[in-house]
Amino acid sequence: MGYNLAQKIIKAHLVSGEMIPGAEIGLRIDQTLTQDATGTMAYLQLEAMNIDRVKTELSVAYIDHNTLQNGFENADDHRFIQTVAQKRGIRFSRPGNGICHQVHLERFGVPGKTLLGSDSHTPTGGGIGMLAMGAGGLDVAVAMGGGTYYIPMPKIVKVELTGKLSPWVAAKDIILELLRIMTVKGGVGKIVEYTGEGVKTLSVPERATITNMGAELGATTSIFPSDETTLAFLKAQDRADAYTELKADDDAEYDEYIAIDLSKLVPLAAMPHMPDKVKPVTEIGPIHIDQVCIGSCTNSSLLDMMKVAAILKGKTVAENVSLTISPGSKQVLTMLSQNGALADMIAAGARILESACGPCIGMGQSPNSKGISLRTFNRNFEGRSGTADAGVYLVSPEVAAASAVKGCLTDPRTLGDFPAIMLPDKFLINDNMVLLPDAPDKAKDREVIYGPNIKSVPLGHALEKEISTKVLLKVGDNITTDHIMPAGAKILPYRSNVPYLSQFCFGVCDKAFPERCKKEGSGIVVGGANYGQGSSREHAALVPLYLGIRAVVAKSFARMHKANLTNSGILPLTFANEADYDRIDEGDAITLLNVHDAILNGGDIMLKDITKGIEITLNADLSDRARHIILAGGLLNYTAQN
Ligand code: MIC
Ligand code: SF4
Repeated sequence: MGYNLAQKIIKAHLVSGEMIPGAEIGLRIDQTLTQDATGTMAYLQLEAMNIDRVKTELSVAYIDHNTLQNGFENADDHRFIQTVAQKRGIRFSRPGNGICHQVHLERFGVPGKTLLGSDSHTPTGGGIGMLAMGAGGLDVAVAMGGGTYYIPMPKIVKVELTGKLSPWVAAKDIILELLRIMTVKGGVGKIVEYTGEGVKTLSVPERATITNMGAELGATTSIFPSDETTLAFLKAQDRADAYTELKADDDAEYDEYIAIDLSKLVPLAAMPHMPDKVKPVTEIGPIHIDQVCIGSCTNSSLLDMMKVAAILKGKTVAENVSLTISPGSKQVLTMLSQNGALADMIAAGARILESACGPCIGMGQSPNSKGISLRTFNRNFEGRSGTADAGVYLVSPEVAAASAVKGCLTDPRTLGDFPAIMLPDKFLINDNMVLLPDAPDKAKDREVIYGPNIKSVPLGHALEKEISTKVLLKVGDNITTDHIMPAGAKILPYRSNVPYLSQFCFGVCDKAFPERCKKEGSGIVVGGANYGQGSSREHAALVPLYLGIRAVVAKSFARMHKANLTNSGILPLTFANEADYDRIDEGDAITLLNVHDAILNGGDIMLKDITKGIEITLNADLSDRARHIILAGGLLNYTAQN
């Protein structure tokens, strides 16, 4: 039996375990990336591990999230990350150089290599055939130190693309269609591998849009083969030497199969407040809109921007719409400014933002009250835009630009002929905004500079025999990390200050939660299915840890969040019988009986609900390694002990 592409790369990097779906495997990591919203924590943890120089082939620290500096905090964090990077052998992508995933694809990604990033959209690298995964900052710090990265061996889903996209239908519509089919929890524990004749019709930026937003399926990662199109892209980036041809064997087997005929797709949109609430634009109709935001790591390539510029050329943004455009990288922005496309955007009335995440993470540009915002981004979770009652629709750049001009949600096929855009044979190469690390002899004298807002990382404590506490919150299905630990311009500057952050924990669901935690001292959270989907931010575990949360009992977990809970020493437990979710309520006094023994030796955990006088069986679906991490009270304690 042959191997599929994901299995081939896993096999080549396998340090431990067997490639049996669900079983834990350990992987060697070739490259890492961090961004600044997760980076401060990751580097605080790297510093705590006392590692002199990183051991990866390449590690890059990007500044792209916390770029509004309306206080000293973000600038201090940038300086902290820069000094650690220079001292420890990490390249530093300065603010202004672009969004981590876009820049990494352009300048650093290598087909066939493993990439671990402290950001959930790291799978963008799958667009050039990398095995690129998101993880919490601590896991990335461990990988920088040369440590193995552990995941459950994913199932591999074959997505066969046939046919060719019609004019005005975009790569974004392919991933929206897959979200419609698979839902936001359909990819958990899986890698999505693209095959078929349709692959050849897609350029690298289009493939990267698809692998990027595969994160919203909950997938471990997504991957395209590395072929002539990949070579052409790398050549144009002056990196032909990075190329290797990579594809699945002809007789490769897969765990699941999905077929998509590209020629049948139409412009789609994901409606508020979930990326899988997908409908055709024509079915939603010409709804009134207030804002259009174009950019983010999903849709900010030169190709996307050129399409947008062509649609805007000679027109004016409708009077009811505010249009923002954030080109994904300095390379993209410079090329747009040299070829005149930027002038077309500005002339049409677009508000040009810096090459950064910007509105995608609520770093400015929150919509008006009850505003409707069309965004080319990947997430439309409730409140993420910074306006609690706004409705965000996720669309392609074509739909976004057409709608900005018309003033309502618009099917771009009504615009007439499709502007033919070709990728250039040569991109403009200038890596002057990527700082190289200090040489080892010089690095010794480099001082790491901490700002006053940088506080220490909270530590878990060793697991007791049993835990008697209270249910402090009960939430439903698909709770995102944006619910647990919101982002946005007002809160993000405190990513390195867990005590301050804690007052916003679960703010979207229940503003009284932090106070309740303080009053009770400890507690557990009860959740539904796919708890913790979305971002890689370990703050969604570290902040509850700080507030005294000892366990989360849910129907199921998203992969990265489960790992982050384990790493911080919070027990991720599931109901043996999902119907028991309905039997337990907020405020119930509970005891987790014999929990230490059950974690040490395997077996079920009994939750005694004292208020209700009932017992509920829970499972701890954890690898041996994860069990020992929990017993030690988190990965930092575990590492110190071993
Ligand atoms: C996001 O898109 O939610 C983020 C901000 O990029 C996060 C990382 C973070 O919270 O810092 C992610 O996707 O992992
Ligand atoms: Fe940045 Fe948005 Fe991409 Fe996250 S999803 S990395 S916030 S652009």
